[in-house]
Amino acid sequence: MKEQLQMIADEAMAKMEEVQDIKSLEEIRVLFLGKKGKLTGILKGMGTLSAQERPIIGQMANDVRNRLEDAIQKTRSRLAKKEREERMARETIDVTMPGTVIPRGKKHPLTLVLDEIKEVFIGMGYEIAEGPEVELDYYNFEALNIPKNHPARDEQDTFYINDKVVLRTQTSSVQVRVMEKKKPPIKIICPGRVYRSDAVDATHSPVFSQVEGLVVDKGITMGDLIGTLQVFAKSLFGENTNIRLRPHHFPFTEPSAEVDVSCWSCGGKGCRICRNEGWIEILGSGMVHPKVLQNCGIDPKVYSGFAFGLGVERTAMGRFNIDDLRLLYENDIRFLKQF
Ligand code: 2NL
Repeated sequence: MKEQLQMIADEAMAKMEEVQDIKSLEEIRVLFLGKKGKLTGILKGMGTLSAQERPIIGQMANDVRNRLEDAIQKTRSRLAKKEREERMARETIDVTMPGTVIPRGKKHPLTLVLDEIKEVFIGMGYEIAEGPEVELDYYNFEALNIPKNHPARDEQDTFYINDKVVLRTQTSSVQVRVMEKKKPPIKIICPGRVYRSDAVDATHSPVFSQVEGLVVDKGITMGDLIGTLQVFAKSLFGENTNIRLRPHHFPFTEPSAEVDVSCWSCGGKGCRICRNEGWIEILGSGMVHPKVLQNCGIDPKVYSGFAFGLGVERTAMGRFNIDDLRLLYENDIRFLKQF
């Protein structure tokens, strides 16, 4: 048995010299010192020894166990240290390495133009009003002096939810709501999405954005309208920009005018952008029709007002030289990056 013990001790020590990780070390411990381990086997077999041999072998077996336990403990510390050092080396962070660059977004051209428009009117003391996109027929048409059977109400132009409810075709409906609630002076712009039953092409979309403006007070005249639009055109298209009014008809204004600005590209000489006209139409306007004021509970004998409306897409296309409206909705990064 002495030789057996010596062999077990040598074998265990040899294995421990070679072991590379803590998991394998644990396997070695179980192999020798576990319940069914080699050394435990020897101890169990001691019953067969004589009374003289037993204490000697017992002493030896204890010595071997102590030596093994001691060696296992030391090996475990050595391996733990080694593993820790390897992990530290692996997980070292190079703080001088460049970080991941997160690309910065930017504003959509429609938002840029809308922000510019808002800025100009806020500067002149206007407030911003908003309202529902799903609107009563009354606010979208009736109150604005657009009677039943008017071509603007045609199902071909308007999305009907039912007999009385439409997707608003203009943000004038918001202005009617404001006039109903508030006494003059009123000075607002109404930006927002509007809907028309149009097929998509380079200049049309069933959903687009509009800004309408409204001023109602005592003594408001066409002169106020013209002055306001001049300030607006110069702010948006440059100090040398002129405007021109052409007589027109809208049911909700009287008189009405379409408004052109001198071409931002050629300054009025005539070029491809303005189709040799020297002028580009940007908005519709007029003096609020007395019937509209009356519909909203404002006395047209005491108050007067002007109103105008412009398409944001069209303005953006002019401002940034964009030739196809669809580009504004496709969200192609290569296009959007340019603004
Ligand atoms: C266009 C231009 C316009 C208005 C909108 C308006 C609003 C109220 C009363 C009177 Cl509450 N007018 N808005 C006026 C003139 C033109 O839009 O081309 N529309 C088809």
